[in-house]
Amino acid sequence: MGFGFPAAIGAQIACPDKLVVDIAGDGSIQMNIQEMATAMQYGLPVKIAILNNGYLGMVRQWQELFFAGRYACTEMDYAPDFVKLAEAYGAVGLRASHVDEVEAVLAHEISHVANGDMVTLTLVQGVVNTFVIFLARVVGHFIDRAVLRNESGHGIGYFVSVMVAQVLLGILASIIVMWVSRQREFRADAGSAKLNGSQPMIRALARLDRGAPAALPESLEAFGISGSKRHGFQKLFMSHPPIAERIAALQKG
Ligand SMILES: Cc1ncc(C[n+]2csc(CCOP(=O)(O)OP(=O)(O)O)c2C)c(N)n1
Ligand SMILES: [Mg+2]
Repeated sequence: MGFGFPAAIGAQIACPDKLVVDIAGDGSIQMNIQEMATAMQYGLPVKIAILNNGYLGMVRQWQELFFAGRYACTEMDYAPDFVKLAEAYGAVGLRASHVDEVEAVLAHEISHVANGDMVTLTLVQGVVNTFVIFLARVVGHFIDRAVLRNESGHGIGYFVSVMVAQVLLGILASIIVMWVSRQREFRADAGSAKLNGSQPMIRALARLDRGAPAALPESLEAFGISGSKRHGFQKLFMSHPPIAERIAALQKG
């Protein structure tokens, strides 16, 4: 008990491009749930599937079989809401109450791994950052030489314009990265549909849409897997497309 999640964190660090799933009891996960902070801090995409039966089930089973049903200390009436707990750590929690939804959501996650998404976004971010820094220096040099007429070395104009250009180009860069991120969600949805049929994924998304609106604070909403109801410019910074668009893409096939 309590071993699975820390072990999964270690496995994910060792194999960053693999899908790592910790299948945990509701008792077991509560022994080391604080390691959610570690997973978030190191950006580790470990998945935890919690079998939420409300009991220290194995012990209860012994009490049932060998102690004539004299149950003691095995009920967990006051377990936390695990979806809210995930969100409290800044992670995403999903509640599956139908076999269909479990399969669809797992197939979506597995498609992310099959498509290489765990590493592509980091790579894209890295490449784009390199361009931001390079181009910002080119801009700085140009302004220093051509506008401020500095003829040797770099003047203050260079440093100021490099900083400003980095901020502006950085914003453009995150538009590109977030676009890539949204494309990978569409591809993972399509992967789920291929493995499992499109209807279960559509149902799982529709359920997310009903359950999710207030789940994330507004400042984080753009990053939530449910997507949000943002418009215009803000939409460019969403890591996940709006659910309606994802459902429409699945229906189109
Ligand atoms: C550190 C530790 N403490 C206590 C136990 C004894 N133990 C074995 S199973 C179990 C209950 C597990 O409950 P849960 O994680 O909810 O799984 P379930 O059996 O309900 O699926 C306990 C207390 C253990 N294995 N390890
Ligand atoms: Mg249990």
